[in-house]
Amino acid sequence: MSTAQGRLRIAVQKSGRLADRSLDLIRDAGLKWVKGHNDLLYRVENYPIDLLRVRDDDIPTFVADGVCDLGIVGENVLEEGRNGGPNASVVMPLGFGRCTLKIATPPTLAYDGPASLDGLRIATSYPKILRRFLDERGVKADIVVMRGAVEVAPRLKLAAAICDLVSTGATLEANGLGAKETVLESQAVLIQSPVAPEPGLQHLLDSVIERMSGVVSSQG
Ligand code: PRT
Ligand code: ZN
Repeated sequence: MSTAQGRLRIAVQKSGRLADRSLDLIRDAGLKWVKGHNDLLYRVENYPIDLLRVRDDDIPTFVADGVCDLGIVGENVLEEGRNGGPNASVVMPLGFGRCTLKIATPPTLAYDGPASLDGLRIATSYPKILRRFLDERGVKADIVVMRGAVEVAPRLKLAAAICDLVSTGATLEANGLGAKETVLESQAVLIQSPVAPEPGLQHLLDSVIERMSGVVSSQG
């Protein structure tokens, strides 16, 4: 049973690339909230729902554990966060936060397909997704995990290649890197907990999902 104590909880990114669009979607679905003293929790006025505002990396776990009933997060973060236990399920793609996880290399590296990465070091914030990609292609490479500034790794000789999110491509270009492989296409998704809400909240949960779905399809 959900720990929400008579209220549903929706996990959204507190600040960052998905924060505004996530709140826009929730507002367009008819939920109204007041920004209270509590920065972590926005209380919805017209339904028994709270918005939990957290780091995006925490959203898959909160939803998987039933701490939140729904969440909005990038597919890249969801995939990287998957583990052996019960996972959050994807309700629907939301059409924003689009980006692509790509392997990129400097011009000094002779590149002729994933096998060119054999024996090299690749810097990324997405070690699990990258490892799966390499394993599927029989490529043995070392992965060095960086939380940010992945694009500087080749210049600092920390790694021969990188695997990072790309949207416009400006960051790769500014760092003299060329995109070589697409590892994952990503966008923001609505995720749902495997833990059922309190029975009295199931109908509200279904109706919130339905209204979000209406908003997303009206945006085409
Ligand atoms: O604080 P918190 O942990 O919540 O936020 P965060 O810093 O981890 O994430 P944030 O806000 O930067 O991104 C949230 C989500 O937005 C990501 O998980 C993706 O799903 C999505 N997204 C969409 C992106 C991008 N586009 C993107 N371009 N996330 C990151 N980038 C970065 C990329 O890592 C690289 O540094 O932007 C740079 C590349 O952009 P271009 O335009 O130069 O190609
Ligand atoms: Zn994050």
